[in-house]
Amino acid sequence: MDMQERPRGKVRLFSCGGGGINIGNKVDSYANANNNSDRFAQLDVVYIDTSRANLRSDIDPESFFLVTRPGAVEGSGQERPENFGTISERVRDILQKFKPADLNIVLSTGGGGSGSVIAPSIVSELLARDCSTIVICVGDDSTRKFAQNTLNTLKSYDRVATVAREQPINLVYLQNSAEMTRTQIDKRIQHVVAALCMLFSARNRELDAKDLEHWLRYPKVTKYKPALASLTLIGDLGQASLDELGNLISIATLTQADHDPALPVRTEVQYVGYLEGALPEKLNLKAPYHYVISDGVLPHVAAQLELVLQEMQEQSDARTPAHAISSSWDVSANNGVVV
Ligand SMILES: Nc1nc2c(ncn2[C@@H]2O[C@H](COP(=O)(O)OP(=O)(O)OP(=O)(O)O)[C@@H](O)[C@H]2O)c(=O)[nH]1
Ligand SMILES: [Mg+2]
Repeated sequence: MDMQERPRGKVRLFSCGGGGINIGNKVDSYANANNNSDRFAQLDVVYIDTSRANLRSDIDPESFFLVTRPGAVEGSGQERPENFGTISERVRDILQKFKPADLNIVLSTGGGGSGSVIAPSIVSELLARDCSTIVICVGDDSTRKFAQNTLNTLKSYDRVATVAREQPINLVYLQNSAEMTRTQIDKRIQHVVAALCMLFSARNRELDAKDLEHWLRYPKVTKYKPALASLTLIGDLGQASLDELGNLISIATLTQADHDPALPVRTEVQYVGYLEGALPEKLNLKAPYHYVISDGVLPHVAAQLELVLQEMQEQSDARTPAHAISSSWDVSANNGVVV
């Protein structure tokens, strides 16, 4: 390496829980080609779950960490408290096996019982160690349990940020739905991870490690307090998107020499990097490309989840109980059998 070349950036993707494994595996295949180009950070995908149910043959056992209790059956069966204790005890071991990188992306679904606990536990430990961290969370409101788990997952990140670690958490939120299917969401996440690897490649002119650190840890350079905020990757920062994003807190922008990185509104802080040559064709991006941390998205998501839960509660309160099949007139033996 000569004096002018910076060491290539390294990104680790922690894929937690069953959905996390499914999606992380797709990201891994997609990123394979990018890993050969030093315009992207070197990506390493690792997998953590309480169960082997979502493993595939192409996942290297060395990249997998199974969190289990002796004697217990595998999985959490959508119940978040089920493995909380075991997960908390193993977080340090997980980070011992999979060491933090320049950027740590922690991916899980919010609806299940395992990934939705493993991911915030890892994030909390990463923040305690001052590691640069980004969260990707896939929510779901198609059942009461999924909605409740997703809401509690978001509340966990909020508490980690504001109370436990007093460090910002920047989260990309996507929600499985009829309008955005699992396949579409998985593609979007492949794209998001690739775009983050481009940002952390250490090959963008005028953008160095401290810039990226302060972009994520915005309380150092802005008037905002540590909180849970959303991260949106966006090419066109027009009025429509500005309305949805809320207050812009901190922005990283990748652009090319002949494309003006200026924003349509004033923000507290913006870090700009200049790409050498064109944007990678596969990503289909237009310069300038913005990585926006803002405060408007997640409160809306949480309110929608609360609404779904409230509606379902009202429905269950109004429900008349079905007629019982047996009555106190029926005589049953000690073991319950009616003869
Ligand atoms: N987008 C997407 N969502 C998925 C995928 N697999 C599962 N999900 C969603 O994940 C939620 C269920 O959570 P899982 O990630 O399977 O649960 P887990 O973390 O393994 O936890 P337990 O199975 O309860 O121990 C539901 O909302 C599913 O729709 C996937 O491949 N892609
Ligand atoms: Mg599972």
